[in-house]
Amino acid sequence: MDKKILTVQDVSCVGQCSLTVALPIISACGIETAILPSAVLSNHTAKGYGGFTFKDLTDEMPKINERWKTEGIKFDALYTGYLGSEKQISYVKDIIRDCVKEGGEIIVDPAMADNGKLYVGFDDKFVRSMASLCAVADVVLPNITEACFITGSEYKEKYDETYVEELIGKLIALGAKKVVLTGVGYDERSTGVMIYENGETTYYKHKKIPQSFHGTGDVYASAFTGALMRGKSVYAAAKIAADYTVRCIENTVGDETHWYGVKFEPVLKELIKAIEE
Ligand code: PXL
Repeated sequence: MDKKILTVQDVSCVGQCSLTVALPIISACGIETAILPSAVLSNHTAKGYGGFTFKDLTDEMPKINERWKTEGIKFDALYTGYLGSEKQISYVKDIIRDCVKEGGEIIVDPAMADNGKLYVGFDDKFVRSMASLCAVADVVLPNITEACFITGSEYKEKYDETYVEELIGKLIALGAKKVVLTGVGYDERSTGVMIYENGETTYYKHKKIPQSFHGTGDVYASAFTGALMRGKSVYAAAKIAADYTVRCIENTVGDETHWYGVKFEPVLKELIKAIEE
């Protein structure tokens, strides 16, 4: 039977992140994608825009969950991205209990921090709550900063393999079954992902483009989710998502008018091709 997934995150109406990225990318992978918007924002909260509007939809979450429960709606997987509060995380756990099939895949991208810092509006309490969601996940996709916050580890700009292996070990000790640690780079010119699956860590190294764009974490996690749902292994899905994210960035670099996100749409066909190979 065809797979059906649910993704829970905000709608940033413009700015190419969260649901406006997840829905088209996972759908393009050939997977039916239901959405649960946790909030509606005029645009994302990262730098570039002068402000944003915010409509919280937290109170809708348990009502929607109840309705789906009554309808007997069940998903094969749940993928969470940016979530706004501890309460939302608690409602996500209820949704896992009520609306995800037995043995369904729980994919958590703890989108809350980068470059050693938490995003605006998050604090220690939120971090602890996100850590508790990671503990019940089948796959977690943190960057190094998020992994440090989740595991209470010291953040380092420069590190070696031992540091990375330790971070992964702590995520596994927390309860996460598989880990895709993003933005792992040991030299100036390259970056990559460290994947932990079935007791083994494998590194996938790829080129680093010296310009960062907002929303690439969401592009990555969405492409990963799509590929995983199409039956790829965690390693294969992590590699496909990395190659696709690099292509999205390459496709955007040099366009001064496109500073708010990446132009992921024109290269979607490359993602689809990689999944179908
Ligand atoms: O890309 C993560 C993200 C999603 N949604 C909103 C954000 C961010 C990152 O800052 O602000 C509203």
